[in-house]
Amino acid sequence: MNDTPGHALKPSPAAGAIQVVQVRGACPHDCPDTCALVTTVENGVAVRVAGNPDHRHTDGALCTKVSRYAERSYHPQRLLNPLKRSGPKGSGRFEPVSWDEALDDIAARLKAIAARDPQAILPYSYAGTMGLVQGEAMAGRFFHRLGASLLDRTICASAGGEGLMQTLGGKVGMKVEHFARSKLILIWGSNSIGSNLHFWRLAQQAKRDGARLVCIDPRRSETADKCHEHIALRPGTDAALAFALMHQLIVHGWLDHDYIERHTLGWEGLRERALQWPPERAAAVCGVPAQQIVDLARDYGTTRPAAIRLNYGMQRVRGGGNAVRAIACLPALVGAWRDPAGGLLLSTSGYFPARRAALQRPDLLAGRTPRTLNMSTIGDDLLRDASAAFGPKVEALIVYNSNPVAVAPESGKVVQGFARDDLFTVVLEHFQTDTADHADYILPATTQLEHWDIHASYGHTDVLLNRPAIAPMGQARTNTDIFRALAARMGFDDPCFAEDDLTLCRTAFEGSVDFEMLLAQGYATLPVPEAPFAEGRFPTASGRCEFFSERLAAQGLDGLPDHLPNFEAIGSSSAFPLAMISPPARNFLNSSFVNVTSLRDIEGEPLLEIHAVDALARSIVSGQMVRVFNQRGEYRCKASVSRRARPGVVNGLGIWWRKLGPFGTNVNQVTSQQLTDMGRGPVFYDCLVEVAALEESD
Ligand SMILES: Nc1nc2c(c(=O)[nH]1)N[C@H]1C(S)=C(S)[C@@H](COP(=O)(O)OP(=O)(O)OC[C@H]3O[C@@H](n4cnc5c(=O)[nH]c(N)nc54)[C@H](O)[C@@H]3O)O[C@H]1N2
Ligand SMILES: Nc1nc2c(c(=O)[nH]1)N[C@H]1C(S)=C(S)[C@@H](COP(=O)(O)OP(=O)(O)OC[C@H]3O[C@@H](n4cnc5c(=O)[nH]c(N)nc54)[C@H](O)[C@@H]3O)O[C@H]1N2
Ligand SMILES: [Mo]
Repeated sequence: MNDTPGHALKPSPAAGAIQVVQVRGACPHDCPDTCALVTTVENGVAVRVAGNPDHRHTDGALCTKVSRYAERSYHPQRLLNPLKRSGPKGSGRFEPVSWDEALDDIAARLKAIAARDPQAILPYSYAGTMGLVQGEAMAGRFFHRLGASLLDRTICASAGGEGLMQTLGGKVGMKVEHFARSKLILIWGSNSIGSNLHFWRLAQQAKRDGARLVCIDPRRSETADKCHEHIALRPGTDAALAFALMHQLIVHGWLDHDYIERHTLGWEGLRERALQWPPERAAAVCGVPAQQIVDLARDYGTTRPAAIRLNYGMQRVRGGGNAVRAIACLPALVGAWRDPAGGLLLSTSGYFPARRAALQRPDLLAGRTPRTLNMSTIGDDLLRDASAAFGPKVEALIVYNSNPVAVAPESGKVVQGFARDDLFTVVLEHFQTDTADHADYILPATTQLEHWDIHASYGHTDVLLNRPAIAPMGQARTNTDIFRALAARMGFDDPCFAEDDLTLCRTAFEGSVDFEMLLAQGYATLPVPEAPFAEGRFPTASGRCEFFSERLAAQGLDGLPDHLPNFEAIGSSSAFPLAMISPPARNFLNSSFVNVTSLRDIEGEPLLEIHAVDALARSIVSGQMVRVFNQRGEYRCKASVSRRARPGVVNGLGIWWRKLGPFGTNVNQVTSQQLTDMGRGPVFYDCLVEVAALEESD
């Protein structure tokens, strides 16, 4: 394989005997920023990971987490050999085995299951790496050739993604760099300082130039602290707020009638629906003062250019898809799209012409149509028996790039499923995570410092190439190599299984992005128009911004967006009166980095933020251990009586490894497996709980 580490960017002349090279790479993490990295390597050891100063979106800066990427890669607990289970399921006890022994045994087990029904085998993966190659390229080929069950990868963004598709026609929107010139920025459902740092730098620039920043978030986040205004609405009430804004735009005539007429579809219907949402009605639903809504509408209706940075935090509730649809109507109503610094950005991923089919080869299914299982209901699905509706019981699970035992909802059931003695589980990992504890085999995988990959982004419009900086650690192998080796043992002889990683990197954007430029500078910018919808031309069927969706109406669904209350709305249960949201902790990336000591030291321990009024009613004081519970289960953590929590809502900061929390559970013990209105996504932030101080005897 042509993955020789160490491409010299700047050979250091004064290094003497020490050979120093700088290697260009890409941050692999699930984050909109997709940073360009420069890794300094001394005598084959990565000593520093920094942001590439030449890449404008990265601008030489990294978040605290990823600046510790070398510490993570050289972590003393990094998995360096294949391991085979030596204790009971879930005990976390393993013994080293050779690669040959592990791969032979895994292939034999998979062959036996596949001989009965390959759909009893399920891949489970998400965005541990966002790389197109170490993600689904060779893995996709392997599982397609095998005929395994397909996985619906819904755990993060599918509700909002689907909502955006319905209204704008794709995962497309403003170019992030233009936020620097906006005069009003609504940061909606996003803690940008924690999870979208490079956007926040642009918002700061706009603020210095006089822009007003408004944060719409139930939690008084670090970002809310730094905005001019914070609208602390109840979780899952964003569509109500959006409709009230429309109501005010209509009654005050702050509309761009020319834009509406020429570039939108369904205005009359939307107008009628919005007029049912006077600010007072929305204020009661959202739990915010009506005046705050009126003021926001005035700002939005009268400031140009006005931009919305929508993010996925607001779509993890029952009505998440509809809420995104409603919000995505706003820029068209005021003609904000006319200016490059106006409009909305949720995701840019639709701009990338990634050749996923060429990488993942669904044609290897050869006419078979395996069932699809939803990753967000893995808890229930692992516990299901064979049936006509479900198909075969899941007998084998191959997990890579994901830590479902920590991150999937209703973990009580997820753990029960993973603990099944008759389930054969293989986990490809860097570390012995909660999920790896439940494996039959753990296979050590390379990190981004050790392999080739290529990356799209969902927050900017550049393609990035990642070169390996160092040799694989210990016996670690790339995900691709592990699937190649398994394919060989399964007797899959299609030549596509022999392709090396550099070839896969070339395939990803062949014909659209100049690979030589990627090799030379590490990134390449896509040709996206500066104001993509200034003249309409939305990628919808009608070419317009679709307030009304013919497609949905044809399916017998509501053609217009609507406000759908949470499954577990505040006030709907007397036993569980508090709404819990569980946004990520700033120094972790989902459940990644929780085991990196320097970062865990910053976060301290799992915390539940609770408002003083709710704390007082329960005699809870800061620093006290509490039980957070509902009908699904209970977890325990420390309370922080905090102004970051609004009354009626508690914030359980995520996503700790269960085994690194004080009682071996985490926040997902109480979240539910219900699914969103669109996109079949999880509803992590649609969750009622009660909280009680923990007695000594508990
Ligand atoms: N540091 C860090 N960065 C990350 C991640 C991480 O774990 N840590 N995760 C990455 C991933 S996977 C993703 S998908 C992105 C997510 O990117 P964002 O969606 O920007 O994610 P968060 O920072 O989680 O912001 C979610 C915010 O939404 C708020 N929120 C919760 N419920 C509601 C609601 O009903 N309405 C509104 N308006 N707001 C609500 C939360 O309080 C939180 O502050 O971030 C990525 N970046
Ligand atoms: N309660 C609650 N739950 C949530 C969320 C929330 O806000 N609240 N957020 C949800 C969201 S937005 C998301 S995206 C999901 C994220 O869930 P996951 O995608 O599972 O993300 P991580 O927890 O970061 O786990 C990724 C794992 O992949 C491994 N990994 C990284 N790179 C590689 C590689 O190259 N090869 C292999 N084999 N492994 C690798 C890492 O070591 C890590 O253990 O969690 C969801 N869960
Ligand atoms: Mo995510």
